[in-house]
Amino acid sequence: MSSSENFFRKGSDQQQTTPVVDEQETFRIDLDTLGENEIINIFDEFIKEKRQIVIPIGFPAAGKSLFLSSLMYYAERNSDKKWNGNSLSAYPFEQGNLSRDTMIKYFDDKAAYPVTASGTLDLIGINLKPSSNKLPELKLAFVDLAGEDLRNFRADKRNNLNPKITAIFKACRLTKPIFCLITPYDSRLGHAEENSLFANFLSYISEDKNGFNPLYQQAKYIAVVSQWDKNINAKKEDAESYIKSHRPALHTEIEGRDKHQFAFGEYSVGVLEDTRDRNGQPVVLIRRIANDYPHNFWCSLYKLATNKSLDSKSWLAKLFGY
Ligand SMILES: Nc1nc2c(ncn2[C@@H]2O[C@H](COP(=O)(O)OP(=O)(O)OP(=O)(O)O)[C@@H](O)[C@H]2O)c(=O)[nH]1
Ligand SMILES: [Mg+2]
Repeated sequence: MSSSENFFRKGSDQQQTTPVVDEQETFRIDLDTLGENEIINIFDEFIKEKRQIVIPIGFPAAGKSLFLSSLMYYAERNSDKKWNGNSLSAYPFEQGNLSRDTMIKYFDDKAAYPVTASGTLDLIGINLKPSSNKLPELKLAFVDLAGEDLRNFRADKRNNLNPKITAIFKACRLTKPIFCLITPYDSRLGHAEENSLFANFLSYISEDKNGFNPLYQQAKYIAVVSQWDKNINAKKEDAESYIKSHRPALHTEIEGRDKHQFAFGEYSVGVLEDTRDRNGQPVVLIRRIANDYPHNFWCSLYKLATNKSLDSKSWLAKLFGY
């Protein structure tokens, strides 16, 4: 085991209700409507206002959008946390804010956010304001891309990479983005294919000729094993040992880094059930919404971005262990 902490331990879940599923709507931004200069201008603004960029990376159906929905739901609905999540609705986050509302609405209805169409993205802005005024506010921009677009990072598919996706990564090169490398516990693509996506992605962002050169070094990484509820050996295994055994390329790449630059963790959005909507389309219902995974992830993200602890205990609490 490395000295990195695993912030994602299992815990209590929320209530169970009977869900109602309605038509699915999305407000995702069409990449075709974004000019490369606009992408650069947007990201330059993030740099100016010290906004932390967070980009989930994973194959289709890895769980990126549900993971993001679960984080947004927790930020909006959980009242026990020691911080507020203030969502942004002004440019460039207008559509992302509508997407965020939809994600929360789906979770309220106990249904999953629709499958992500290739060539689109969600750009969600949220400012995390800790209750303690000793801790700094963390401004965040989440970029949710389609797995279908991300799989073109594979060496044999690079010619198909959407230039707008490349522009987004190039626009990140002067920042320290956090890449959430999301790999599902039980991938239908198999371990070797999953492993190669991450190996290919990491080698691509480190290649000088792509104009990404500083990106690989400057970025921070959270390796997340999603859909952890499918792991019947969850008590005996953790995300790091899973990644070490099944995603060795990913493990080797990030383990060699400074421990302030990466974290490992498990994630589950809750207990899910596959079903169909009123039109007979497949949908996923959320039978129970997990609380501890998003809690632990937010703490991990805050730590990685600020190097400060969001859930630090008072000296009294530490002394008496509560
Ligand atoms: N059991 C379980 N299944 C999950 C979980 N998260 C996602 N899934 C399943 O994975 C499917 C895909 O999840 P998405 O979040 O849409 O995946 P994605 O990575 O955004 O996929 P693309 O948008 O196609 O790239 C869901 O419909 C669920 O069936 C989880 O925490 N537990
Ligand atoms: Mg998605």
